[in-house]
Amino acid sequence: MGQLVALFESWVSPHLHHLNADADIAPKRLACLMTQGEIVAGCLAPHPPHLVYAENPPQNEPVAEGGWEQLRWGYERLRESLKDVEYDAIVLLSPHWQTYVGTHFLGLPHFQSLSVDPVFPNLFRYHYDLNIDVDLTMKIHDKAAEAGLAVTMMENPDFRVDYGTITTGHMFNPEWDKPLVVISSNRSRDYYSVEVMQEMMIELGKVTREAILESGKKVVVLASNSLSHRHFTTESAIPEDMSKEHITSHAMHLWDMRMIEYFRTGQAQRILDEMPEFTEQAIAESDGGGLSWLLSTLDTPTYPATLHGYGTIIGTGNAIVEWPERNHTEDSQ
Ligand code: 2X7
Ligand code: FE2
Repeated sequence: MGQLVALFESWVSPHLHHLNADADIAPKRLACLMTQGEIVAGCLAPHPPHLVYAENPPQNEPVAEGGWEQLRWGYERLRESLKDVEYDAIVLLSPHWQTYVGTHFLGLPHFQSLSVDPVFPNLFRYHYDLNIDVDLTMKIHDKAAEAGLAVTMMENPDFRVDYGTITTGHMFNPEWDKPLVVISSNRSRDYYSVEVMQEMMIELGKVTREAILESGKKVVVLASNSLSHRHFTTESAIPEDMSKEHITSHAMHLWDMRMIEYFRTGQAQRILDEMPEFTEQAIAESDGGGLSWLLSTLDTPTYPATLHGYGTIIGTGNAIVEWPERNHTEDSQ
């Protein structure tokens, strides 16, 4: 970045100095604007493996007769919304990469293997091949370390990437043509409480945002989690039989609708305030910290998010939501 600013200054200064008295600071300001990174969108992008199963991509071994169309159409709408938006990388936090000593980051340029869902191996055996933006990962890692968070780069080439990362990665970008930053879920909720987890995830979100802005890159941030998360305990004979699919209970439905109302009316602070009750009463997958982290990377947005889809999967509640941060940069930077 320093080199870029110097280069830009040496190029633009001779032309600006004769124009006005502020000319010596103008190039720096311009250079700063030119190299400022940006979060173009933040999304809630849930990962039940059923979605990949129902899509029948060549990477996944099991074969389905469709199913969960409401959510799959929601992902189509999300992809459509971003199809003309330029960005360099996807930053994703998955609740199924569970780490108990701090936050970990995938730290090698390339990972390739077979990812199997331990609960639904009948639905998800996916051959993945993904690239990591190690440079941006290091920037977020280093900023988190400076802020006092415990962080580790995961540099084992044989590491198997969790199905949450793969499902969200596939549904968001089936071409896999953008590098990822993959962040683990530090299970501080299990050791401490939702409150402690959230405090740490808000800090991680702040440093993620700072690192992205300083990187000069355009980025999409994704929290990969369901809302209410009470599963059925048995699977129907045909998993994609949609006559069997519904929310587990009325209470779960009410919590999901409450959260969606806050998303759609720009009340992120209220979501953070109610996170302990929501996470405990709806057994929500926000326990992994992704939603708190996401809202923090977006600087606790006050503008309305777009709901692209909502549906249940084996009784859990799932919303596909986009905060189009690119349209609100003036509000928040
Ligand atoms: O990981 C999941 C999930 N979050 C919700 C529903 C079904 C399966 O897997
Ligand atoms: Fe999950």
